[in-house]
Amino acid sequence: MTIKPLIILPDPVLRQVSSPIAQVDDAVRKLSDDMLETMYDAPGIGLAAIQVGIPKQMLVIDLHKEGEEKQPQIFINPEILRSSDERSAYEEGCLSIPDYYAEVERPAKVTVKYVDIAGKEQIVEAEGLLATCLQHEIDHLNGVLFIDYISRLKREMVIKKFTKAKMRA
Ligand code: GNR
Ligand code: NI
Repeated sequence: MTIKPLIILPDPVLRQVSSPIAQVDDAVRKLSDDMLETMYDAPGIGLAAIQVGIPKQMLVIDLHKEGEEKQPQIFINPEILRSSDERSAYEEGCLSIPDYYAEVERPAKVTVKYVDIAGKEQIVEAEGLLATCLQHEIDHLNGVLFIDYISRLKREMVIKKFTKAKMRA
């Protein structure tokens, strides 16, 4: 397994739209291992392939509590079938926008269809943090970031800060 470097704002790679995965083969399984290792190392609770520069429709999530067993979940070609009218707000962060957090309101429940790491189609009804995390990650597959939901002024301030930080690096 390999820890891969994270793509950071304002890299335009984060705005790419990811393509579906045709087949769950060895390369896809290796990528999911690398993504999980990268996510645990960061640490984060989710990671989309585009955050390591790969425009494929894959994301990983692990919501296990501290001191409990790992619970890696792999979602290939995920698609939101249904979103609740009910909303819930979470303080979100993103490994591609380090140390910036903002409250985002999203549908509280989503039904997501995806392909698992065995290549089998699955459907999950998610709520709570899993629902928020799935939506945050599926947004990445479409080139969307959580700062797209905050005010334009705040978003432009964040982008400016990261652009300056990159110039200094
Ligand atoms: O680690 C992460 N935490 C988080 C917290 C609230 C809502 C979404 C997330 S996902 C984020 C990791 C990440 O950037 N995934 O794309
Ligand atoms: Ni993110």
